[in-house]
Amino acid sequence: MPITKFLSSFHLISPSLLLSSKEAMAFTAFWFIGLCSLLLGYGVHVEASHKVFLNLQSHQNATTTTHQPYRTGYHFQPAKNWINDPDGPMIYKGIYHLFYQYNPKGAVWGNIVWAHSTSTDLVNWVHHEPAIKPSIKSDINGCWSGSTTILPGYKPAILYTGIDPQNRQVQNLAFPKNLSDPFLVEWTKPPQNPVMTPIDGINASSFRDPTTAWKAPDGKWRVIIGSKIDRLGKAILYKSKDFIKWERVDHPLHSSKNTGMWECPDFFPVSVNSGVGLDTSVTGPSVKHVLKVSLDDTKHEYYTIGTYNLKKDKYFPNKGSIDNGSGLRYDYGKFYASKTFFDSSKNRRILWGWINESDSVNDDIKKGWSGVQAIPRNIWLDKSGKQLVQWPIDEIEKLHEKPVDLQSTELKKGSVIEVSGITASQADVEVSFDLSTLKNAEKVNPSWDNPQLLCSQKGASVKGSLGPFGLLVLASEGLEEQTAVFFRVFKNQKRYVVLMCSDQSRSSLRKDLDKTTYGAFLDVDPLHEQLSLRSLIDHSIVESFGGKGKVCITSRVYPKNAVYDKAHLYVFNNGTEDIRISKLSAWSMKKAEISY
Ligand code: DQQ
Repeated sequence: MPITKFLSSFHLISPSLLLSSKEAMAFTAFWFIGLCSLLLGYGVHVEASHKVFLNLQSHQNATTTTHQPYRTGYHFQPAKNWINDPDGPMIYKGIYHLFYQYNPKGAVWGNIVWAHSTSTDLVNWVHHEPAIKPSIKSDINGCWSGSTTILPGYKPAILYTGIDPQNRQVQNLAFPKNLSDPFLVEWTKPPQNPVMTPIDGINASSFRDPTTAWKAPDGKWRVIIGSKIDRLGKAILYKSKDFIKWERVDHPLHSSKNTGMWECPDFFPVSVNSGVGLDTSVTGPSVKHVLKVSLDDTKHEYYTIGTYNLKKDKYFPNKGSIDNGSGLRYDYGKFYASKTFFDSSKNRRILWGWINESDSVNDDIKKGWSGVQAIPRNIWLDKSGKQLVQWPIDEIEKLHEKPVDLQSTELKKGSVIEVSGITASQADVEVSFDLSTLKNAEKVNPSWDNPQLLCSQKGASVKGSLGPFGLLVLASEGLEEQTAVFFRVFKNQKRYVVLMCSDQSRSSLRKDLDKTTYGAFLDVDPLHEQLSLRSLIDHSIVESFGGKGKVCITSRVYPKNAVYDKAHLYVFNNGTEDIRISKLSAWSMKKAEISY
């Protein structure tokens, strides 16, 4: 039975935009070791790359708390320790493989290996021994990110960045030891490693994260490696006939000024006619290409949509597709170092991304873990051709239980309706709103060009006209704790403008957390379309999809009181206009089976 409460309890909070996130600390470009020495043997200057907490890297014996309200129920995470980037996801003989950056010795970044898990459904997972760990000269100081490519003869190959004895970043290969084992638990490294080294002016500390390779019509494989020269971010292009001997192409696939280091680039085709995914080597007139880069400086990812010119072997973003670090993002919250793969069993392209923490390094050490992987998302080109759309893979719906439905319900100004009957700390909820009259929408101020800033200035407690309305998730009964995911609708001379926000300013009574509010403009016309919002709620994660996946925002929150069965879910309208919930469906989510 829905309970209606009133919003008088909303306080005005002034959110801080200046909170520095922990990854900025853990991953700012610094190698402390050797104070960035000049490496005489190579005459190469190895610059700053990753900040390492040498004293914290191995604390297996540290006491970790048994009180674990922030561990997830259905997001992927190992039993303990630090994880970051998803690496080399693929499907092989019907088995999904996920590798990821992992510290086997502690809850902070360091000692990096490729951990390995497999699944038949991308939901339930079995962990295996790490697939790749330091064992040869060219990866002795770490096995960093990379990708898999399925070679002719149905033979997977891993290309990954190794850190060599001089702390140079080089690219290595690994192949399965036994191709008849669908779990591919053992990998071998060929004697030709490293197969690419930072010569001819390549910065040895900015040369990493090879992509899945694609085969061009000339029969040669291509791969790009993330790099930079000063502040010019670039994707260095290599080609190879046999996947072993690689030659550098004399120009990058693409580069962009003032963007800094490009980590974890991803380059793949999308169909302009349908939502089906394409193999990475597909080209042709009904195909556009996507280039995604993860910017080390801001820890944000950006993508462009454009054309892969085969003659020039170069990528050109479409006119209007911005590549200067201020364009489109897969996710406007916590989501980094992502990677896609083509799922040939279902003809779809799937996106994996790392969700890092918003608490402190000390909190992670106490928890004994840090980082989770986002729910895999199906990704395709929107029919406008101007952006991508993402949606959680259908398979997670097998975890649905205890469904709750609400049809056409008035959501009066100032009201809060509880969605009861589900486990609100581990849930999936989708709601769509009907705005019968838009005439009183507030006017857009032309200076509002930064949606994240606008969301923090106009948080959930700031009354508007059409909005804020949306969901209050992981909320305590008295709403002292709440994460508000919501919309506001404005109008300018020509059209309506929809803002989507995730407001963490009241997400926890705890103080020592990054509570940055996130936001983005959503390209939906509320005059002709319903405004929909789906949130995947999982204890400390809120992954939200606005406008059926046109804007995604992932947040990490650590409520003190709104945990387990003390967590509540509400729909709210803090605008001065009444609106309608046209439909709401919510489910408790069963726990995914992740065997350690
Ligand atoms: N993480 C890896 C690097 C990559 C970075 C190291 C991105 O290969 O550039 O763990 O998060």
